[in-house]
Amino acid sequence: MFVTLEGMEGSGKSTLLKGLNQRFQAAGRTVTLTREPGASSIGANLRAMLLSTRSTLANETELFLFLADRAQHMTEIIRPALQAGHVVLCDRFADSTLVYQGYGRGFDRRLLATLNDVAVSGLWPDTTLILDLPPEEGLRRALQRNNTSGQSDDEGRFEAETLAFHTRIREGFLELARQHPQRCVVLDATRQPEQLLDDAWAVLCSRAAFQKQD
Ligand code: T5A
Repeated sequence: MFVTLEGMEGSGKSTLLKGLNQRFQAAGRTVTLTREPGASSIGANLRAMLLSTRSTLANETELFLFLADRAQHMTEIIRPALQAGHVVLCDRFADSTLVYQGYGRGFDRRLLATLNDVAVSGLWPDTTLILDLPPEEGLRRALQRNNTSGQSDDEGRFEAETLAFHTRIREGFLELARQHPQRCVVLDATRQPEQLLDDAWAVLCSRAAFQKQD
């Protein structure tokens, strides 16, 4: 089972992934917990380049670095884990490129879909959970977390974008969910962490049961 979590900064993806990891493990499943950007052997360098406020990247450079990170991530981590029968839980994936580089930066979305197809080499998630909340609340949470953890300069390049940018990101994810209703499920990320975990777990259990019946 390949599950991705998407949504804006501070929507609670990392927090939810930890909870889902525990629930899958308690259910006896082996889990590979991973994220984009940054999980592969070259990922740490790419992540630093992509997220540091000290980076001045052309939009085209940013796009190709995210795609390079994904291609390596698929080859080194995701595909082998799925072949070994693991549940793969991934914090952000190809939909982030469609939304951030498409709705955010303005690249043609059909072109991005084609580039993503190359990067994922035909392997798309079974389920994508999209955590939805007002951009003001997501940014408030993310900035508070970055300030507490001292990440403001190292990883704050996207948080530093305008509210208009983040509003387009929210709308982009909701549009994507409408376009892919079989794969994407929108969850209300304003709910408390435990409630959100229950919501997400219920979705994944019902889908697993459905897959077994097929
Ligand atoms: N990007 C990424 C692209 O532009 N294109 C791409 O192709 C890809 C893959 C990655 C950035 O790169 C961009 C998008 C991103 O801007 P990142 O550092 O990986 O950045 O960070 P994000 O994925 O944005 O995630 P964040 O770490 O900012 O936020 P999370 O994981 O969504 O939120 P989380 O769990 O860390 O929670 C944030 C704070 O809120 C609290 C937590 O305790 C924490 O303090 N919280 C809640 N509070 C109330 N209610 C809840 N339900 C809560 N859940 C968590």
